[in-house]
Amino acid sequence: MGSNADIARRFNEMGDCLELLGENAFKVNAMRKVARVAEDAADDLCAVALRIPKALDAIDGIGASSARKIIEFATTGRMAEHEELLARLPAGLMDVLRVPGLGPKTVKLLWEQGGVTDVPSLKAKLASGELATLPRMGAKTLQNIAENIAFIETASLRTRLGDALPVAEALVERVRALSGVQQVAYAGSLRRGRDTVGDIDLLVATDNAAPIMAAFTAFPEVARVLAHGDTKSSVRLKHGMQVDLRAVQPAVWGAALLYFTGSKEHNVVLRERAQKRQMRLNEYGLFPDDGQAEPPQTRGVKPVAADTEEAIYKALHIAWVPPELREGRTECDAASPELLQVSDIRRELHCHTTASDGSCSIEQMVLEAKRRGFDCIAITDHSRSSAQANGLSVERLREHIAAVHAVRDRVQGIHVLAGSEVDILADGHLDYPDDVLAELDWVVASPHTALKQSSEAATQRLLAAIANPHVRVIGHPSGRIIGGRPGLEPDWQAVFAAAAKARVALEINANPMRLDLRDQLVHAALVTGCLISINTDAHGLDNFDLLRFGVTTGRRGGLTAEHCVNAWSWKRFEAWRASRG
Ligand code: DGT
Ligand code: CA
Ligand code: CA
Ligand code: ZN
Repeated sequence: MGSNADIARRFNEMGDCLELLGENAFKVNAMRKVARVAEDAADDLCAVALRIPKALDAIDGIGASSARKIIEFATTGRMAEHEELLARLPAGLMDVLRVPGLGPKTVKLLWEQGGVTDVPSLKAKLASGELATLPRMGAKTLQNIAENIAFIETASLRTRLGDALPVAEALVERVRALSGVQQVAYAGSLRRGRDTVGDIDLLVATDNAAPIMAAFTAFPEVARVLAHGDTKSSVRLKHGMQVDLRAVQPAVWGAALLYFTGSKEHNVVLRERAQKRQMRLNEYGLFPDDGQAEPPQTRGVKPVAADTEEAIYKALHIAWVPPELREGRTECDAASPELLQVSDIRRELHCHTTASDGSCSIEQMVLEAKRRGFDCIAITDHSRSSAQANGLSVERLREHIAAVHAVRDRVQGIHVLAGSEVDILADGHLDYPDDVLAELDWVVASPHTALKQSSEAATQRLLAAIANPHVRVIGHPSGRIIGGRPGLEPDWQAVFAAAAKARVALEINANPMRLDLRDQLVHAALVTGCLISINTDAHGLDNFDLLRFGVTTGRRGGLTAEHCVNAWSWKRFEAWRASRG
């Protein structure tokens, strides 16, 4: 079933098509009016269409023919007239309309008189200068169009969690400092901790939204204001991210936070639960369902719950769901487990020093781990094949082990393990022979090269590493770089089964470029009985701060302290560490 936004988009596009085709303004405006009504409707119009189709007609701004289109969309997922209108225009012309600053009038001109049919042809004609002969197309206007095309081309990319979260946190603090702000939070995929986000969704509770919108759109980091309304605004920041800000009344904070945290799929499940209990849920609250089409909040109906998320879940008889699990899977079926927290982590088991490609000495890394309250740190520099990372030859490794042990003996109050991040070579052999690995206190085995090999080869490779009795952790098991390369795609089920049986832990590498294992693979690994190790792979002191991204990824996979070796008591960890090799 489609959302109100889907309906609004179709009506807006029909209005655009009609205008581009030169149809009369009355028809164009009628389409846009319906789009606005759909956008502002608090109720799901498709649900209304299916339940009480007559109620659509009764909504101000929706005529009989528009109601028929909405019913058609609700029942078939399509709108014939929308498709017919689009078919009358060049396929790429609607993309031209999406370039900021280009309205239907200009696009009509560019198309009919300039021969522009899509964004590529627009770019080509801008570059060749041939559009300058058109009326109203001065040099300044043309340059603006070119800049706006560049904008949308960079804007379509998703942003990594590690880049977006600090930006959002700074904005939250900035908004919090504005007068009249009672609550402020980021919502959306960012609050759910996804590894990438499309945009930053901010929510603010206030009795007086307009001055907050004005202040927000004037923040110095804003490059361009995409929309500025009384209760919602959108901006693009100088470094490219889009930020949406919504203001709501303090009394409906919980309902709005719940709605704008999403995911869409989770919201669908919640609305269905509400319906089963003769209630209606929207971003203004959970209301008793009195069968009337008009939204309850505009009729003064008192909500069952609205001010906190907790109250709404409780009234729906659903145990509180941590944001990281709100993806519309099975999170509403039973109480969620007590998920791992950053404060549960007691040790770092994968880091680098100046011996390979790190920027700090062994002692600096050990003291930093101690300062952060860890009970143990494993120093794991690269092995000999990682030449680009200054990997250690067997000879250098032996000296390094001695150096790590010297620091261990000198620094009190923290356990220090002499380890290695040993390459898993393409064929599954490890980069040091077994007798050398036996000299180490700790072995993380990771794939670094040949990351495009076949699924079969990747499976054999990881299984071979798991079978080595010295290996305690498989580091960044896929080798993916978010937005960079997909990494290995082995038969994960076979890998998880072998790791669970051998009690070899799988790493969640907390570096936000990696977040590897990824969330859903963590979940699958846990279901198979695997142990998980979260490490920052620190190459310097600041990198210890990356831990939270790994913990978030673990939480999205349903990870608890029980299954994370970094969170175990020292005694339990030691027994496990010593149990092989
Ligand atoms: P993103 O930005 O692509 O990483 O993903 P989200 O989940 O942050 O999505 P976004 O920014 O479009 O919307 C934020 C939340 O608002 C979303 O998680 C749920 C809610 N929401 C937005 N549009 C709709 C909709 O049409 N229907 C429903 N049920 N919820 C919506
Ligand atoms: Ca978002
Ligand atoms: Ca958004
Ligand atoms: Zn590595």
